[in-house]
Amino acid sequence: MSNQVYISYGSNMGDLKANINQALALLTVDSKIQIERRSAFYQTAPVGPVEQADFINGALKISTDYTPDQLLVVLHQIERACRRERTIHWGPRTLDLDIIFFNELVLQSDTLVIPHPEAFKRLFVLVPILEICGADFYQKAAIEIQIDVLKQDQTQTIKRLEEVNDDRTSKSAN
Ligand code: PH2
Ligand code: MG
Ligand code: MG
Repeated sequence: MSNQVYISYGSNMGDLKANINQALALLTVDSKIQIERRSAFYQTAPVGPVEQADFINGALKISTDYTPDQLLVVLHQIERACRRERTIHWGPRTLDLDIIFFNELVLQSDTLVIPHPEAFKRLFVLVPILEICGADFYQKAAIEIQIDVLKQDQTQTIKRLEEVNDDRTSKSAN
């Protein structure tokens, strides 16, 4: 599958790990998506103006035959299947699935901005992606620099919860 995509996920309502595992299962059964790598789970304090519970965040590297717009539709379907309700902007949610990077594409439409416009402000996005990206990833150096900057601020709390073995979610062992 031709496109290399980094997805960030988060949950802070209900059974967080169950929500995320349901999303992973739904991604896994999609024949146009192959999960290549997944990060550990990270417990993160809420970032932004809304007072709310801590999140579990993480990142996935997938390969896919979907275009960005098609992938966005699929991710929204999975959010809905995981009982996501769009009420408070930036508020609590059972599941958030965001496209962060799509190949080396730079795209700005009414529905989708790639790279994700908030990505470089958020340790809960950058740290899991750095964990799973290859040495040759075109944003790796920028991510490392920005993680240092954000850590010096000491305003964002992120704690790694556990190691995750890639084979647990890969679709086929061949
Ligand atoms: N998502 C938000 C707003 N704030 N904070 C954390 N820690 N994790 C998130 O996923 C998150 C957030 C809106 O997308
Ligand atoms: Mg988001
Ligand atoms: Mg989102």
